[in-house]
Amino acid sequence: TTDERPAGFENNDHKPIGHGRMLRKEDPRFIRGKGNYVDDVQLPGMLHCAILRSPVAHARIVSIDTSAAEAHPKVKAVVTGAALTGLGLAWMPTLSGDVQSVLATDKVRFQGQEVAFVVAEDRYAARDALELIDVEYDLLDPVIDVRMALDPSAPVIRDDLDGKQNNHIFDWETGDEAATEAVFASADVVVSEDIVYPRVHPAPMETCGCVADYDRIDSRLTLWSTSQAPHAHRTLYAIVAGLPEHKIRVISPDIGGGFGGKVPIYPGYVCAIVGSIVTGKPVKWMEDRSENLTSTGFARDYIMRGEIAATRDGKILAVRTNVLADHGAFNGVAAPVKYPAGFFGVFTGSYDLQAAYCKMTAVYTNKAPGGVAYACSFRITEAVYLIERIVDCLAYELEMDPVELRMRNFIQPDQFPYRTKTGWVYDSGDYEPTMRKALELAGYDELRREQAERRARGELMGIGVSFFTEAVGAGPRKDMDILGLGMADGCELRVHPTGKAVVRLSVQSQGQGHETTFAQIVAEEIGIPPADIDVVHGDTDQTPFGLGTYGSRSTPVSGAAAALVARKVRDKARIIASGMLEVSVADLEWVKGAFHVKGDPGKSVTIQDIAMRAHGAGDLPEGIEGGLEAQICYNPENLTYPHGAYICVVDIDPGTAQVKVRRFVAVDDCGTRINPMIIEGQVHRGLTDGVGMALMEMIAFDEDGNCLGGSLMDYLIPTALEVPDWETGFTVTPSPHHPIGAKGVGESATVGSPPAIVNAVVDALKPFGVRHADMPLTPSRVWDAMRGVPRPP
Ligand code: PCD
Repeated sequence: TTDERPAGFENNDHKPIGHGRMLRKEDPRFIRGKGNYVDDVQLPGMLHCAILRSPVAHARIVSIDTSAAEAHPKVKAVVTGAALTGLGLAWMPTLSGDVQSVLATDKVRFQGQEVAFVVAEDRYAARDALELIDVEYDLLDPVIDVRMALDPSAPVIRDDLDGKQNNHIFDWETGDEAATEAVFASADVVVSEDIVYPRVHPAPMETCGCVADYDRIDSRLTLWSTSQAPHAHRTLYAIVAGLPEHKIRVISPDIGGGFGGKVPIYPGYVCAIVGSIVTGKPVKWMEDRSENLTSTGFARDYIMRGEIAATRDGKILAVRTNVLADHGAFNGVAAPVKYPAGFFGVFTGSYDLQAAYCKMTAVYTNKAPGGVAYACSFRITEAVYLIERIVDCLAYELEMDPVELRMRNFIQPDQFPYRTKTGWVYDSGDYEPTMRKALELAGYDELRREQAERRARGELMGIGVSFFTEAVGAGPRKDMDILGLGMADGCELRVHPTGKAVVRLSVQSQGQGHETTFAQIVAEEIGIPPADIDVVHGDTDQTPFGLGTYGSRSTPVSGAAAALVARKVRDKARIIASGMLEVSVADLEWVKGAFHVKGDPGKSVTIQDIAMRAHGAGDLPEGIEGGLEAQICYNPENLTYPHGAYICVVDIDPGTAQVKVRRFVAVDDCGTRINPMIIEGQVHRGLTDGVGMALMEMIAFDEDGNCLGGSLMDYLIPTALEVPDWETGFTVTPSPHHPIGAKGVGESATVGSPPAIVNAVVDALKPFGVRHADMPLTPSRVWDAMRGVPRPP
């Protein structure tokens, strides 16, 4: 690829990190249609699985008649919950310690729930046969309104759980309630607002699916699957199905977008595995779009009461919040187990406060399970939205500029590492320069002048600001695990005799370019050009153990592992070089790709020379084994805390209430930047997500529990037409504990953009006395806000 570099793309061989623009190594196969996704996997004799789903939200199953389906000439197996019960597989554990049914046995608990599956010779026959299955349901009242879930009259959804008499899942709290109460009691100003973060869906381009191939002779299972966490999935399959872990191989080939939705294990994967065990043939299961939208993990769905206490001149003193969380029919949240509400710990934002308190209650409803971390390090998106919205509400009440209010309350550079009032330690930050850069790029003062002019003419222009701090890179062993598995990551590096290398990662790429960026990290440390370093990932037989890709953790955790394993190899290379150059190790100097004798630069050996010597004939220094390779397992000391300042400009048509995002400026700080072009792409992606959530997307239900967002006709996602030309910038505040100072960035823009857009819309509506309006800000909601119609429940 180095030879085909277009203009503007530099040779990065000797300064691989952060400089210039390096093309992505994976793109030649993607743009030529040569990617290898799960649905591309074709095995000899492969059968196809289709799943029968419940048409209703809550009902008792009276009977299931599968005889007509079984008689279909192309059908090989029909499996119901009753059959799975016999195998002990009707229920499976979720990532958050609940159980979820693989196929319903007693009741169905949400529309779209898995009831039976068919394995047939082709996908069409499997689908046809679903229509031949006759299920008799006895309808029950559904719980759809989350506010009614804890009402004593509400039907109990999870009567499968021993002695369960209500729909309560957990209460969780963080911060100091009494101290917060004391600050609120004596504050000049207290502002509170009810803020809803609606249920949304990651909606990746590729839906979920797998190919399961169970070899009866060897008792070996190979599973190609759309998984963001192949190693964790393998361990869970071993535990659930009682299969020996070393006889399971999980392969995540190219993945067409994950966004957190491919972290959980879905019933469909288990069905395909059972189908392969039962038929002795490989079985493929691939969701269609509606199945993906209605049954796989949703995100958000929080009703939040935000309260903020401040002095009259704008010093923020405390923040308090009460959250009601809708988790659907099974608690399928993917988050570290010790924090059932994820990292809601960052709801204090980027501000230096005296006190903070959060209380959260999670409940069951008759909706699809989930609570996946959709471009969100476990609920950070909700937390950032809450604080950035409530700070704007305070600015509204104080009649203060929202930028001014934020600047007055920033944690100062000398306060880092900063311990928040909820006990988390922000590793590093320097907020004001980032904010100033965004103001400068946007031309903030000029925008405010323009707004005043337009307002005078009756035009609706809004300027919205958000400033966020994220906590990404889960996580330190002492703080977090998923089902008892520590969140450390392994990495292996092997340098071949000719000086080419292969690095094996535990994390998995869903499109974010790991084959390029991890080659860059290793190249930077060991001096081998990125083009000569192959990155292997996504196959449990080929890679070391680790917990997978989500919560922007690859760079903070695996990226650190890659840098450190390369340093380990370099340390060995130094010893070999000292033998080759016949000097002591202390007399050697490392200059990108070669060891030089200090004071005699003419005498040197390259990493490639050393690799050949490590494998070749001739003596190696005393005690040194042949070969040039190393492996490590990295346990991060802390999370990394990227930050950013976003400014959005909108215009609203006063006649139609249509919002147009005119400009959007995003300045991100993710510490040391590995690949600026990839970072820019990540930010563009997340900002587009933000426009979707703020203005268009919502998975809604009618009162019977019918999902109203089951197709992309009803669930609107943004296209190039709805988004502006993104304007991006950056600052660099390295992470002190990461070997190369890098923080995660993959989710930053999804987290930071919704509040900026909503703040802009609310700012545009200021002449109507609007202080808050809930997402998605569709024309009808904006229209209602303009006319003072009460907000939807
Ligand atoms: N980077 C650089 N530098 C820095 C950082 C970073 O360069 N400083 C880059 C890297 O290397 C990569 C990227 O960037 O490539 C990203 O990273 P991060 O941040 O580390 O992250 P990750 O781990 O890798 O990934 C993950 C993420 C997430 S989480 C999400 S949602 C999303 C994002 O990623 N997803 C996706 N992005 C993306 N892209 C794409 N294309 N696809 C997808 O799917 Mo979750 O939790 O799951 O919800």
